[in-house]
Amino acid sequence: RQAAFRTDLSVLLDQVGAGKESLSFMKRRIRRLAQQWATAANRLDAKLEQRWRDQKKILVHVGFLTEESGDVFSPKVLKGGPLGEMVQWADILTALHVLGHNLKISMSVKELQGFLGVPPGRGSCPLTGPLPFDLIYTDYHGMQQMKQHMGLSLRKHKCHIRVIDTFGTEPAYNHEEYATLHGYRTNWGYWNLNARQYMTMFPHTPDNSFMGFVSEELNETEKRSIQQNKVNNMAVVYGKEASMWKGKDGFLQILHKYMEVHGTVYYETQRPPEVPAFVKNHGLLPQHELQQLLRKAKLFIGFGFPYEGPAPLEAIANGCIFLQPKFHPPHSSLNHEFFRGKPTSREVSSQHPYAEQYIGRPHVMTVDYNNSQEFDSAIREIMRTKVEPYLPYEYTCEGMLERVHAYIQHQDFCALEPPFIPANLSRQGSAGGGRITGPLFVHLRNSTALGWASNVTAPPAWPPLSSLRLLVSQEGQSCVEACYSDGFICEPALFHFINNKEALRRLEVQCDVVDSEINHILPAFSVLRRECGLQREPLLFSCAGHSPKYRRLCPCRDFRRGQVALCRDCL
Ligand code: U2F
Repeated sequence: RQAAFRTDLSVLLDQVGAGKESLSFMKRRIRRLAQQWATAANRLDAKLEQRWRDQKKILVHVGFLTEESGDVFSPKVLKGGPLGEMVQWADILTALHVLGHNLKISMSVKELQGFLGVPPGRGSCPLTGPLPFDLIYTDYHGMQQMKQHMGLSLRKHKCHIRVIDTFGTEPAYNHEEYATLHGYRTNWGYWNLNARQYMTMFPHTPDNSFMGFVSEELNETEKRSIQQNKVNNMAVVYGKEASMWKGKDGFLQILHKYMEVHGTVYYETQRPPEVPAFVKNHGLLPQHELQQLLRKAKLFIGFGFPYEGPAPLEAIANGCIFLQPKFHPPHSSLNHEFFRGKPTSREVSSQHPYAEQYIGRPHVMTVDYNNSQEFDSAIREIMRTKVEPYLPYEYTCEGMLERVHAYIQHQDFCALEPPFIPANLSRQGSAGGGRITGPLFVHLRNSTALGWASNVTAPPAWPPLSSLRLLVSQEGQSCVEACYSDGFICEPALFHFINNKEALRRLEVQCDVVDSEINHILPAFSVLRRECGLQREPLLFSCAGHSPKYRRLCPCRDFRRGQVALCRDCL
């Protein structure tokens, strides 16, 4: 069946259920943004020009909100606890509904069992028949619950699963045996999925798929009125929980020299001791009231925590400048408590790397807070600078619908992916014998120019091969960085096409030996030792992998401005 866009959200609102603060928060958000979603649906509908879209049967099982997982989030909704995850789930549900899919929503193990047709009760009485869904969106808690209640059949059906995973999971952590043998085992990871089945809140690592969420978009009249009503010396502090303000007195004093300081910190009866008396604390605000406050403020200032939340995007969308600390050295699971045990080695360079790297000046200023002069002059600069409200396309309702549409129609982890050997690589750039110095760059012209290995039939690639640029990293550099520094993005789906001797030959890499091994830095080669390695385990294709003595073969691709998840020909 063909999916038809929906602009009426009442059925969705009924499906979400009631009885918990988290659900009420999500429903308020869905209602508040209903008009934006409807407009976006109409725009995308027109853009796709009657293209056929399959209607999928989709189960959404929100594991972290089930009683069975302990649901620590719901009781904190009105008390300054994390809301980012609820923002994202509300938006995922809305996007799937608006795209016209056949949606079932489960928020308990009982509902999960009912929808899957698994007999209720403990123990794993596996699902015997076919899976009654094309796609299941869940999270790490939900995975655990499905393992418990689907038993072995989970393994059979896992290509249909998508895991909403805020901070991301790198391939080395996801592969059970490899993680166990090489010290990448954590409490979360090792589900042996294709790493693109993990879907993140920001485009953290191209190894995963970027799911995202939305922020409110303003029309031209609203933008103009915001700019007219900006209060140049008004700052709002990022942090709704008192603990986020702890030890920040020094910065707050400097800030207060120039600006009126506002906060939205949750409190019960008295001002929390962490919040100085000169701060005008509004208490935790409902989302729409926070937006109103941000419309007046000039500065939204972060003190290092929370990491990577939605609020800075909302602030920038409402015409604030976001000021945040740079992290020297970067925070990661190796050196910071918050990230410890998370299935990624990603280095977090500031409180909000997306704001730093994808938005930047004049909307975002990332400075060294240990240097009080730098901090002081940043504040003065912000008071002088005029900015327009800005929202990257990928965080608009239309951008999210476009991306989720593309994933649903094109990402297929159930089809077997055979090893391909493209023959017709054309070289650009230079490589001198064994002494490779400059960047190596090969453009795979298009799929028809590729000769395929004799008897292998190729499933259609997505992203399409036309987007592929083969690049070689520097020693110690990952493919994430190598592609990024050339204006591209690493595309793990295309590793298959470059993991072969032909690619090495075309790049004129000098190999005394070409081994095929299980290691997440492969394909790669050592210039010094003239050793080349290809990847033997497709689950370990990793954009993130790097090693000091190896240069990596990287499948890079182009991307759309403001929609990094999609290449030019991806829609
Ligand atoms: C992030 O979670 P947080 O909930 O701490 O993220 P925030 O950026 O603070 O904002 C989440 C939402 O809270 C709303 C605001 C945002 O959409 O509109 N809000 C509000 O309604 N009223 C207020 O007074 C203040 C904010 C991140 F998203 C999570 O994934 C992480 O687990 C967490 C820790 O790093 O940080």
